[in-house]
Amino acid sequence: MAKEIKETTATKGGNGGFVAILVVVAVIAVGVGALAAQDDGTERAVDTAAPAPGPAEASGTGAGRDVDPSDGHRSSDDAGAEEEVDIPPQVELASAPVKSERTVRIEPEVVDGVKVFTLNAEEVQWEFIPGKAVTAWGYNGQIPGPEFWVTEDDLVRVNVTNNLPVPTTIHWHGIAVPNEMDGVPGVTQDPIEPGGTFVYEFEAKPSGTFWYHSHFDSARQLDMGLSGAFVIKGADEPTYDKEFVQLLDEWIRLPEGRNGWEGVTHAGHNNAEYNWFTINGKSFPATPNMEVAEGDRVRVRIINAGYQAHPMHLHGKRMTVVAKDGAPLPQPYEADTVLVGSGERYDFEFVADDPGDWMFHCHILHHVTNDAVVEPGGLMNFVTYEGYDNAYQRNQQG
Ligand SMILES: [Cu+2]
Repeated sequence: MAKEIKETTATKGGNGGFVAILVVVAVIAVGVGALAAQDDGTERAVDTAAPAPGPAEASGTGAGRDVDPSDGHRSSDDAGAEEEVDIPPQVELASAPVKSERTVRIEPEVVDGVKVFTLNAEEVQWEFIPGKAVTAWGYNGQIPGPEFWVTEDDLVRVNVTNNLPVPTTIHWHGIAVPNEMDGVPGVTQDPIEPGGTFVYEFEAKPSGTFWYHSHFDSARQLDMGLSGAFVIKGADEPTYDKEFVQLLDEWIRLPEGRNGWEGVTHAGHNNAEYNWFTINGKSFPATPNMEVAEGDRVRVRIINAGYQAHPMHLHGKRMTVVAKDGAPLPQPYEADTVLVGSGERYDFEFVADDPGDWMFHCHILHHVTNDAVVEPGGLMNFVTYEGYDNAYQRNQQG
């Protein structure tokens, strides 16, 4: 299906005047070259028609936030990120295609007993809900990057190619990799330059729920979407009928280029400006559900790839929390709300014994809105049993 987005970027010039740049991005439908433009004003009207704009909206056209794109870069704590990185203007970023479909798991090619994977870091216009996309940076053209599912002690090789306009690296968060595979630029490796490739190789250990993310200019690159789940199954793990990763993230999608980069997801220091919240790259009602059958033993692995803490609440029953940051808990505990801090992972189990549509959502209810004004949205989905069609969510999606 063809999608088209017409972006309006208003950039505050050095003399204080606004220069509006219209950018038309057209994605060609498969087999049909179709160039179509949609009046951006229409989308804006929809965006701002809702009453009671949130704080992000209320700050207007950027008074006090006169950020020149070239100055917007904040150096991260990474060694090696010292030199000035030019931030490409949004008009160039917006040239990436709009994508909304995601391949959940990445499949390896097995070469001489090694599981070989390919990751490409690249720009994408990623759609949270139909019609609402941001310029993001992802792996293999999707947000979040694909999930790795390997078994403890597997030999893993990941060929990482950098198709971004800036250098990058990957850090394998929580995995016991050799130091030179740790992805810290200027310390354990040179940054992967645009167009370059780096081969990461390690044994998958220990078992547990881990994740991978950029470690170059991390504050910005992670915020732009460069993360994904990495699950290492233990040999002595119980078997489950269903397993789900719930990767949480938050985004900033600004109207009219208030920070100079329309739709760019990096919030800088103003975390209050996050106005979109996603589970596995989607905002409710577009979030994928956890589909189960009665009697299933279910494991859910929550990963917080964002910068804010999210108290995730399951309706109807207690979750049995069995692991923290990949490590099995000596004493699992029961909870109906689990606070997942930035970078943390919590694994919980339950037996599907109460058929229905059971909501799972962040209990900071600002995080279950879209763009601060549309509720329900954001960090929400359902544990949905077979035979339940979740009419509410279906209706929300039109
Ligand atoms: Cu939250």
